[in-house]
Amino acid sequence: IYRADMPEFEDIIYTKADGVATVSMNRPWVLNAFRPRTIDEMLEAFHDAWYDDGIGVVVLTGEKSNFCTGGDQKIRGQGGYNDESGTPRLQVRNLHRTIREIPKPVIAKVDGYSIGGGHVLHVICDLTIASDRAIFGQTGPKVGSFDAGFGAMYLARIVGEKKAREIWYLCDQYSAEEARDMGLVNKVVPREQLDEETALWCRKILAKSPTAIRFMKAGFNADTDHGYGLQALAHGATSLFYTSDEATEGRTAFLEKRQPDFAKYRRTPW
Ligand code: 2NE
Repeated sequence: IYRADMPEFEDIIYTKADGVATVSMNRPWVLNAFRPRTIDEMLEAFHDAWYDDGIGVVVLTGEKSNFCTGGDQKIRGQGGYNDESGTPRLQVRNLHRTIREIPKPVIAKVDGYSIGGGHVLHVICDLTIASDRAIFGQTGPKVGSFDAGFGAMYLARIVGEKKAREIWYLCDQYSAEEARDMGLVNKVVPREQLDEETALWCRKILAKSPTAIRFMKAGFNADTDHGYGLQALAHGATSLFYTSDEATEGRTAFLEKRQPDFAKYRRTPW
């Protein structure tokens, strides 16, 4: 096993073996919620995998039995997710683009929670293999956030408009079997078989023509590439929203372990 010599990685574990690069989110004390550094490191790892001719598949996963629970609410300030210098700066929009554009399939290997922005990550991946204890869902409207970019449009492409709206409006959680039944997950296996099954899917892909796989991915993407403009507007809107009292109430309620009280905020009629 080759372990990339990138000792500066704190928030992810990045490994490469047998044609597969694995990017594993590693902040288990917050169930692998991400901060700006996590996203920066993931971008670096994805770029390494992109330019490594020996890599044919990227697996995105999380450490300690969870996939990812989205943005770390504990470092979310008034203008977004603060980096170590206190500046709001989260490159999640670039990460979404990179997962889509890397000319190799990206497989989400999901155990435990895939929630909020962590759910959007698996949605954007080419394929998802889940353990039978995986849990899926969006939380944005509960915690004063949203992803109205690919998190809305591409999700709706996968599960249909009604189901996508249900997922975002109700913020319910869904089992692995429910996710599979709505087309959100390719395969569900017992937890102890998750690694083996993912490795099998990787081997099957690696045995195929890399050029054919690359252009198939580009072909699938082409249908939704128009979403980039939407994504830029949507993520910009989220950044602006984060400066509001309404968004702050969502975040604060989560941190205080209480239900949010959005009653005083207007349902703007225009
Ligand atoms: C995932 C969920 C449902 C799990 O609940 P439970 O009860 O099983 O665990 P618990 O106790 O909530 O979580 C364990 C510890 O992890 C922290 C918790 O605060 C807790 O820490 P302590 O109280 O022990 O100190 N934790 C979990 N998720 C965290 C997070 N995202 N940020 C910070 N700390 C987190 C439950 O934990 C949950 O609902 N988590 C929040 C999910 C969420 O709302 N994520 C953000 C959505 S917004 C987003 O990701 C986003 C976006 O919308 C747009 C752009 C970028 C990002």
